[in-house]
Amino acid sequence: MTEFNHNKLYQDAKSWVLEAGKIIREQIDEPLTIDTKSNVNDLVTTMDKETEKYFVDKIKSKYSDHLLLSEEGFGDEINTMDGTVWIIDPIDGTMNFVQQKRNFAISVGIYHDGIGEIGLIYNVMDDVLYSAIKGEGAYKNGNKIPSLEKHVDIEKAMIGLNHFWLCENRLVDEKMMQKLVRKVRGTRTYGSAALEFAFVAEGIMDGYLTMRLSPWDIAAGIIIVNEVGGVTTTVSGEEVNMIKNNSILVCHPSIQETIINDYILKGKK
Ligand code: 2AM
Ligand code: CA
Repeated sequence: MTEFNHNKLYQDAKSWVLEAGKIIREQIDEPLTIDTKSNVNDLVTTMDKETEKYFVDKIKSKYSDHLLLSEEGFGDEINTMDGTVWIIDPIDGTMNFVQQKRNFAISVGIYHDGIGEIGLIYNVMDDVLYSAIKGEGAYKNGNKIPSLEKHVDIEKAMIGLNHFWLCENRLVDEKMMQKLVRKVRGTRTYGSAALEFAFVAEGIMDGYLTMRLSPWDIAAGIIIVNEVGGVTTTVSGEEVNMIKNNSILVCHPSIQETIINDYILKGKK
């Protein structure tokens, strides 16, 4: 069993993320083959698959005892978080990648026995890398991101939301969500969960609320947000399960209770 070595792993993961991003940038104007998955708007391109294969090759050749949980299915089948598990989304925000050629990210989270140890989110077209090693703070292009400010009033908060709260209303009450939208200062939709986590970590958004995300959408983001004092749970305040899909509320700690108790749980009563 290879010993868990943060620095070596971080250096490898970072150089692979940057190299994979460079390859995507170089090919951004090449014609794409676009397929659909679970529905007509659930897109996958050859670039998603090629990028994922790039990580599988790199990880398996250097860290043969590590496991890989990844979106396009070239990784391993994971039933537990034992050992070292890389959780990868080769392109988070595939619809943005296809339609905008920007606003997408590579997301890599490395977990050891279930603990998030290393997180990397790379905004490919802007060449901005968010990174964190557990206990060592979060960084944006190598510059330390300050801890989140002491307090945020819900009235002054900017929250990331998307249309899923309209469509998957088993989890939330539409009327309560409308109330929340009226209460906060503003809402934004970026279309890449990884980038929305990064923006919460950076303090340019105070929260992000969504009804269903997969482990690869959130694995890196949780680690990065943790390092600045942000919190992540399901929308009803439960712990996130990293081998399942989860609803997600990631936010500044001072608005977490209000959002969960006054807008989500109250709506379900
Ligand atoms: P993707 O681009 O990697 O598919 C868009 O709102 C965000 O949610 C993106 O991060 C997108 O990831 C993710 N997403 C979209 N549809 C999803 C679904 N059905 N389940 C989980 N995550 C989804
Ligand atoms: Ca993806």
